[in-house]
Amino acid sequence: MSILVILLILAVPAAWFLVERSHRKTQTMAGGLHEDITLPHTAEWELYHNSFSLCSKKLRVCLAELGLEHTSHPIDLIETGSYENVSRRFLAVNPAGLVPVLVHRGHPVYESHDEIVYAARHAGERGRELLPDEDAAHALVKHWTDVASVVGADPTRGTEQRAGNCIPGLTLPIFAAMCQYIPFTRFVQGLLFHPQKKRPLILALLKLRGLRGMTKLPPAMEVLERSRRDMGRHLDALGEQLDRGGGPWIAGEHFTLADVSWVVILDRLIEVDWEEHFWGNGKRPQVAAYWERLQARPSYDSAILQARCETLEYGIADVKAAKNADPALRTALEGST
Ligand SMILES: N[C@@H](CCC(=O)N[C@@H](CS)C(=O)NCC(=O)O)C(=O)O
Repeated sequence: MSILVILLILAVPAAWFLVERSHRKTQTMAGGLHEDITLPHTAEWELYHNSFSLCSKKLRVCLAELGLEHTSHPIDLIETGSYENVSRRFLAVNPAGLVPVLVHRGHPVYESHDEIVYAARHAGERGRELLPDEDAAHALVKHWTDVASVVGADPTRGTEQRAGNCIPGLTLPIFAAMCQYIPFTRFVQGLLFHPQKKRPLILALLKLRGLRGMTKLPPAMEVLERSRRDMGRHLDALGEQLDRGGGPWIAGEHFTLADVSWVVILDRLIEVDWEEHFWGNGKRPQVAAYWERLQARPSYDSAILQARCETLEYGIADVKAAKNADPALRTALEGST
């Protein structure tokens, strides 16, 4: 084959890549409402979200609790099927390539912790119940919402300050399990176009190594162990708050944005089989009882359980089965105590 033919063969994918990259502009986006951006829309409220994403679940629970009707735009992430979040269409909605995005009258609101506050402030009386005006109650809700937020470009850091930032590390086992169902070819889009290359690289590595192989990767285990230790401390603090406030909810009598933010954290711990470790066998009884109350709310059923996708169901079963079959794996993930 002549050099010219080889060059032509290489030129086609290179040209494709350059054209695609020019159409998939990425950048980090500040949280809150962006009135300068107007997106195509048909409804007052629209939500771009993913079935498995913790922050997306937070928005779905919040909108269900507020009773805000909205148009739903499901977006796949690699663990649920493909890198739709770095497609041209979605990057036009959020150039950061992240879900969820709440859209109000065509204007996007970014960052889930800002989105739930924005939604509550536009939902009348019910919004004021979820986000009280009165100073002390407002400060309490804000504190517990902040602690549960996932914040920063690398959300595996800051685990001491935020239970939300413990979640990526504690999710690693189910990422490893879910990615087994996704063909390698689907990872290519992420590796080429994701604004934060570290994310697709980690997920591709988890696919390659699987759940057991993950426990032999020191950087993954370091994040997991730190997240496990710090989540234990956050759950202790949560139990103390439930005692101090008298319950049944974090801020006392009323269900608020603090509970919206925590239901998704406890749900993720259930999905990844951390329940027994954190509140099994009589450990942290306030948290166990709180979890029972959260599950009984209609919003948990409609916004979380009914939205579960197939790869998540497989992932839940695979993590449980692997730990039950292999006590050494359980010890590696949960520690020896
Ligand atoms: N701080 C952001 C975090 C957003 C975020 O990391 N979203 C994840 C899902 S929970 C995502 O879109 N991941 C896609 C990816 O990294 O490829 C928020 O609270 O909205």
